[in-house]
Amino acid sequence: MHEAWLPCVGDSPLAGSPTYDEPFSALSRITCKWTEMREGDSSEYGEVPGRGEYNPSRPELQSEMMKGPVFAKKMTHILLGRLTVSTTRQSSAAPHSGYTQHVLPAMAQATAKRQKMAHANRESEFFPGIGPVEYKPSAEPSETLVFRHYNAQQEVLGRTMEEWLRFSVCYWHSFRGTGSDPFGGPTIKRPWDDGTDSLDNAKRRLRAAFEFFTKLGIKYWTFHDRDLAPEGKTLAETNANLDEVVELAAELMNKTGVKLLWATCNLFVHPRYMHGAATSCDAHVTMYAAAQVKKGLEVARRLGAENFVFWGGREGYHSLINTDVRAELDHLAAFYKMVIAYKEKIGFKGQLLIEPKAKEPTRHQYDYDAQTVMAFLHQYGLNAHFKLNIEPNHTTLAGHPYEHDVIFSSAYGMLGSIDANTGSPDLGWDTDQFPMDVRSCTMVMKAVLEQDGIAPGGLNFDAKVRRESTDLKDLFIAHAAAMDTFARGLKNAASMISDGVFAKSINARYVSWKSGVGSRIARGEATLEECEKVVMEHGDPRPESGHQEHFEAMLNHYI
Ligand SMILES: [Mn+2]
Repeated sequence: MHEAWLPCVGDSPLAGSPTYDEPFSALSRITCKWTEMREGDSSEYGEVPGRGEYNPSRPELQSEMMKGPVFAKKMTHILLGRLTVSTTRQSSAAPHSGYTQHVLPAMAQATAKRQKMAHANRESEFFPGIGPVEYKPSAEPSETLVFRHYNAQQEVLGRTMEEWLRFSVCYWHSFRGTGSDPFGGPTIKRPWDDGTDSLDNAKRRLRAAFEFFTKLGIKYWTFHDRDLAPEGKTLAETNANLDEVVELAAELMNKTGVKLLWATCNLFVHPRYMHGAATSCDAHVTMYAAAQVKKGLEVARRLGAENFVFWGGREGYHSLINTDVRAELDHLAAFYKMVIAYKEKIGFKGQLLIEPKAKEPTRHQYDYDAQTVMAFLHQYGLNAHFKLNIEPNHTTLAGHPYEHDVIFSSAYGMLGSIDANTGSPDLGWDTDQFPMDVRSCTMVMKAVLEQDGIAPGGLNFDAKVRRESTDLKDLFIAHAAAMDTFARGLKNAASMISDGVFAKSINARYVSWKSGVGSRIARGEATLEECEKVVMEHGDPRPESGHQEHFEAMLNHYI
């Protein structure tokens, strides 16, 4: 006698008769009975036994059993039946080999997996023996799973570190990343992830993530819609999948106090977006993207997202010979106008953000860098509705220094949030590494302090552990060390600003603009004739040193 709790399938015989002789009896002359039924949820079972294996001669039964997971996908609560397989044979024939070789082991496996997963869902820790990460300024050099500098409640220039830094964990790299790259498959296997696209797996992963956020002491997270839940066969099914996981997210956010810094829609992975989403040559594709963003905004509103990001991974060109760039940019602007209209209609209060990137995956991305995006927004009258989400790894891909786009967007009041990461500028592609360079983080935090903070944006770790960093511990160390690097950057920048030596030295360089004709030019009041008169009277300007090395030496004093 063997037993297993299994999901009842569609209009299963359970609903009518308690005895079910199919499918196993037809195969092996073994009697199978559904002896009991109860309500369960889709997290309570593993694979349907022998799925796709046990009955090569009866494909119709195989497909019947295949309905199990599909059915369960759609429902939180499902009917579970206790399937009892007894050895009462209807003839003297030996048990069907499929029964002994596949069904019995599969049933045992299903039961074990169900128990293990139910345990993981409800009771266990996903990161046993790790965290919470503590502030320990006296830590030894080899102690890296601590904060030496990040002390959440410590005040810096009138606000706590937590308030200035607003750290966020990104879901895609840290909970969907597998370490695969264009040359090799996954290297990172998380114990909670069974590798399937099931909702059950999606939910378990989310529970693991919230344990991680809490142990790390990070108060925000970010995601793409498709990170959370799998795509279904139709948009309606996809939306239903998303809704189901979003409800769990709402519950976990409520329980832990972790908030949503921003949500975004993945408009680049699916093959339908190969020509672009808002800038596709096919309007039907753009309609799909619009429908997806409509749902994304609803989810963002449901979860209280403080921002909503657009990263145009496929919005660009590979060749100018087949591309109408003006039409595509007009369509992109029209798309954003639909977004603004719907955002206002549903009362979503989050800040809309565009994330520049120069190239990759397209040869040229329309959102090339901060200045390009700001010019686009002005061109189409959209600038009041958007700010920028700056990712320094993208800035360096555009051929600029690390902090360039942070400073440029901030200078125009357009810095909304930061995807805190770094690249390897010697490589030329987007490596999304954890930011570990104190100088770079100091420069970024100087810009953040000078604009009086980044809220409602934050510092989102759009960074992935290297594919060789396969331990769970590496995920913690990466975040803790990056948080520490930014905490050092914050303290350094605060000292630079408080001491005032940079401001004083920079002001001295621009002193000629503070009075006379210089100040009249700056105010837009001067004329060419007036400028000519000054030069006629005073001759050539006297060259002044820029003192770059002096400034660099001063910066080194602070880092
Ligand atoms: Mn990146």
